[in-house]
Amino acid sequence: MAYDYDPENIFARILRGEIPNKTVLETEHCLAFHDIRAQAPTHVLVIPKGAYVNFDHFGAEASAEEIVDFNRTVARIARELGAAPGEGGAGYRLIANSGENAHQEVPHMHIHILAGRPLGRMLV
Ligand code: D5M
Repeated sequence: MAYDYDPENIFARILRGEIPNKTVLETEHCLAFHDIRAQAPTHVLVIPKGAYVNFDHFGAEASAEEIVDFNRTVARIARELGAAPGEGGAGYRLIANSGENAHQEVPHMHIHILAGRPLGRMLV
């Protein structure tokens, strides 16, 4: 996998504790925190602690344990924030911008969890 991970990207600096964040949950393999440019009442970012550039990199190279921890953490946060449809919540949207056409800004794999209002139909 031809990815060059930039250890100075902002999420790497958050993981090293060099930049503050509003943590929602930390597990062995990932960290979740509030997005500083919230686009919905709930806007949380979940990132793996490992050095993965994007979803493609993570999906190809992360261990099964990291991937399971990541997926369970995303689902757990949505549930704990009251957004899980299976628990009476009104639902949520997950977005993983990966690469330039998706306008990925921060080159460390992350998933946005958006909830708390109707999000509209997603056409693109
Ligand atoms: O989105 C990257 C997201 O990262 C964007 O919604 C802003 C957010 N961001 C940038 N810097 C910070 C800090 N320091 N704390 C919290 N959130 C941050 P992308 O999917 O790469 O376009």
